[in-house]
Amino acid sequence: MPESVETKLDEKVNALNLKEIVSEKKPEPTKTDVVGGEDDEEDEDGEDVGASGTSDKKKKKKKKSKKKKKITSIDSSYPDGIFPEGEWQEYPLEINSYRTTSEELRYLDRQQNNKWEEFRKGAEIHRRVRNKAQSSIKPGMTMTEIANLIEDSVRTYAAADHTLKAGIGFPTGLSLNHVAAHYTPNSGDKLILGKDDLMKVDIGVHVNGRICDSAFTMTFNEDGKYDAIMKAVKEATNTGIKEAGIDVRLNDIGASIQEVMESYEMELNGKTYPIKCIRNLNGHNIGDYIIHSGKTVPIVPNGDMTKMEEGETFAIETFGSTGNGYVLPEGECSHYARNVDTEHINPPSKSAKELLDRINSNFGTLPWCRRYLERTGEEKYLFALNQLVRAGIVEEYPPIVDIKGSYTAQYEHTILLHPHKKEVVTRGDDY
Ligand code: HZT
Ligand code: MN
Ligand code: MN
Repeated sequence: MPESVETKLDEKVNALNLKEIVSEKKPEPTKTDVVGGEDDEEDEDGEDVGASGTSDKKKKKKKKSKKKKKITSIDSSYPDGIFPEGEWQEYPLEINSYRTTSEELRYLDRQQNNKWEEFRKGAEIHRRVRNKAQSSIKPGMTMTEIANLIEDSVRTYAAADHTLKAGIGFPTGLSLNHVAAHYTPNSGDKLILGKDDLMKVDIGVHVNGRICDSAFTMTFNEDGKYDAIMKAVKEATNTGIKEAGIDVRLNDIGASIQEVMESYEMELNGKTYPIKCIRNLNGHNIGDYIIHSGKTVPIVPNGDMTKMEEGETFAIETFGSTGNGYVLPEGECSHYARNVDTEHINPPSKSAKELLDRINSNFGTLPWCRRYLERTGEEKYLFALNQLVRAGIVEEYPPIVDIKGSYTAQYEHTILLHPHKKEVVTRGDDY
């Protein structure tokens, strides 16, 4: 790790006013750990394994290529520390067309290159983890198995010795059907993924606090019955991304998104449903170690004339629904985050203070879930946790749901508003 990065982390950790950094108790996966199904056919290194060989030698080679893929740190794939750039898009407003060609602005942008490289590293981890998820998640798996598969993969690629240096940026969202967001299994959850479930997979990866927040929707239904809602939401999110930019009003992004989303409808069991925007869900600013900071990006027009600004980073996400297009909290909470600017509040008990110390040293202001707390060695923490929630120190993010029987879909990308162009840093060939 370059010294400057280490120094930066030290500064951030000091800023959190931590007395000590407690590492996770469970060891990171070692080189013998593998992530991959028995039937992985792809060869990781893209090695030509021969398409039609029938000799013993070729058969052997083919068989060898079917071995489980070993995953290692992302750094070992990019030893010079330069990670792939995302998709570049020009700014939409005519008044900003000068930005694209300005040498001065390109120079200004290079001053912040460390920050952009940290986002790009997180984004490359994100793409690899989600490729793995897309190829190995199968109906019949428990939600716990799915979460572990994704999260172990993030940890292995990040290969950090501390959760605050790099790794999971927030709990893996695995919300099904009418549950739009913020479901991840708590320990003991026995829920199993079904063939006809519509699952939003929301993965967060951070590198030195730069969080990549990106989500997609998947199903195993074979008659394409969710195609319309998935296409509507994918197109709505891409519209929001196109519309976003320096000096663009948040309201206008919402208006463009709604127009595209609500041009779709969907037939389910002989009934036609309009696809609605979930009007109380939003995209958001992303700050260092802070998943939502400041601005929210509506997915319907809301009258917010605030503009996006140079240097900002955003999660652009849209949700479509066959239900009310409005979500409410329901079900057991799994997601939590410390409220920022609550250092002045005293924890209400000794056990609450000890738990808060544990939260601070492991997650800082990053969101976390009960499973992650248990990995740090916590056992009977629920009473103290609820005390921190009641004191306003910790915020709950319960699952948010539309009406029962409805279906919801989500697509999300992280975008970087460079001075000269915007970068869809989490873009992949999948979505
Ligand atoms: C909260 C808790 C988490 C932020 C959006 C989101 C997943 O709905 C302002 C606008 C992770 C993320 C968040 F554990 N939320 N993106 N990906 N969830 S949000 C929000 O609370 S606050 C949107
Ligand atoms: Mn997300
Ligand atoms: Mn988000």
